[in-house]
Amino acid sequence: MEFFKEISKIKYEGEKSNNLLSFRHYNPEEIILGKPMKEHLRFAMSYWHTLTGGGNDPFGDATLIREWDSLEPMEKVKMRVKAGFEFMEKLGIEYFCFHDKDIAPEGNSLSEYFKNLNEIVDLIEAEMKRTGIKLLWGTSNMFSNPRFVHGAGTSCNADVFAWAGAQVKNALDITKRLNGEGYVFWGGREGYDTLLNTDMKLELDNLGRLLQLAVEYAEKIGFTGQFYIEPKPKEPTKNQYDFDVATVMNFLKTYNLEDKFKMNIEANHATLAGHTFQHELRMARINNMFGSVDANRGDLLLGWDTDQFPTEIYDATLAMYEVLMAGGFTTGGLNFDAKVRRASMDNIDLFHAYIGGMDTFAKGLKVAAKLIEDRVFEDFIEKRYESYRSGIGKKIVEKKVTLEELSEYALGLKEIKNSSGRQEMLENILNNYIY
Ligand code: XLS
Ligand code: NI
Ligand code: NI
Repeated sequence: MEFFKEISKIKYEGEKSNNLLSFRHYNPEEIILGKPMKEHLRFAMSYWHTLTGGGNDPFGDATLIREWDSLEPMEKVKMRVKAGFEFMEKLGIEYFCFHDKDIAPEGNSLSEYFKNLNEIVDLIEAEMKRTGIKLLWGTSNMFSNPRFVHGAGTSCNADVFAWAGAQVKNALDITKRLNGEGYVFWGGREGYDTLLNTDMKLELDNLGRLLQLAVEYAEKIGFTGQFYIEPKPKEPTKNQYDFDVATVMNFLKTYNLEDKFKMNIEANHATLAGHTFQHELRMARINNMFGSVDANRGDLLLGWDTDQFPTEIYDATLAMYEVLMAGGFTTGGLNFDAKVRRASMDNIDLFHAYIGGMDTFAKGLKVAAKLIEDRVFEDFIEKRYESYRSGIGKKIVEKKVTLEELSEYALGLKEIKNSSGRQEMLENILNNYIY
C-alpha cells in the first residue's frame, strides 16, 4: 500500500529547476571534499515530529490528521512504520531516530508496553532490511507520561527512577537490536521549576548514576554505539540541568563520564541558551565532544523550542563549517528534529519541509567546503594570533614565563599596538561565498 501516492521519488534537478518537489542543491552522490554529499550530511528523519506528532499546542488539539489516525492503537502504529519508510525512501533519507514511545502504545502496564514495542520493532527491522535504511540513534521518552512529572532520573520518587531505569534498559536493547549507531539522552524533565522544593545535589548525583548504569548495561550487552547528551537550557522545566555544552561537559567530568559521551547539538536549544548554533558546535568541537546534530530553527520573537525546519543559509553554512572542521560526522548525522507548522496539515507539507531542510544544509555544505578549501577564516585567524608564535607570546603558550618575567617585559614596552579585527570585511566575504 502506498501512502504518499501523489508524490514520486524526489530527485536532484539543480538550481534551474522550477519543480518544488525536487532538490536544487542536494545531489547525494556529488563529491565534496573527497566524499559524497550524502556521507557528509547523513540526514535522518525524526520519527516523533514526522509520524507521531499531531500539531497539538497548549491552545488547540491535533490538526495534522493522517490516514492512520482512525485505526486501533496497534494497527495505527504499524501503518505509521510503513508510511515512515515510504517517506524516507521517497526523499532518499538513509537514517531515522526515535523514542520508544513514538513507535508503540504504552498499554496498561510496563510489560504490555515492552510487548508492544517488541512487536513493532519486528516490523521496523523488516522495513530496515527491505530498504537499507539505518537507525542513527534511539532514545527513551521519559517526560510525556504523568509519572515523570518530577523528572525521571532526577525525580524525588525512587519508584520513578526505577521505572526510568527499566525504560532505558529496554530502549538500549531495542537500539542494539536495530544496530543503532547511537543512543541519546535528552534531559526531558531533568531540571527544576523552583529550588524551594529541590535537593539539587541529590538530583544531579542521581542523574549521573542513571547515566553510569546505562553505560554499564551497554557494556554488558555489547552495545557499541555512541552515547550522546543533548543540551537544552529550559523547557519543559525552568532550568534544565543539561543547560548547554559547557555545563554538560562539567557534569560529565564530575561523574567520570566524559569519555563515554559526545554532544548531540540542537540549533534551537543553542539559541534558547543565549548562544548561536555555531557557538555550541565550536565549543563541542574544540573539546573533542562533537557528535551529532538536531537540525532545526527557532523564531527570534518566540522564546520556546519552535522546532521549525531549518531554512537559514547562514546558520547552515556556519554549522557545516564546524562539522567539517570537526572532521565530519562519524556515528552522528543531521537529524531533522523539526515539525511542520500546525496549519501545514497536508502530507505534501511534510515533503516541502524536508526538501527545504535538506537543500539548505546541502548548500551550506558546499559553501563551507569552499570556505575551508580557500582557508578564508583560517588564514585570517592564524595571522591574528601570530604574536603567540614567537617572542614573549611563544613563551606564554609554552608556559615558560613567570609573572615576574611578564612584568619585566611589560615595563619595557613603550606602546601597545593592536590591529583591526576586520569583522565587517569578513562578513562581506562570507556573503560573497554564499551568493
Ligand atoms: C526536545 C528535544 C527532543 C530530543 C530527543 O526539545 O529536542 O526532541 O531531541 O528526546
Ligand atoms: Ni532534539
Ligand atoms: Ni528540541
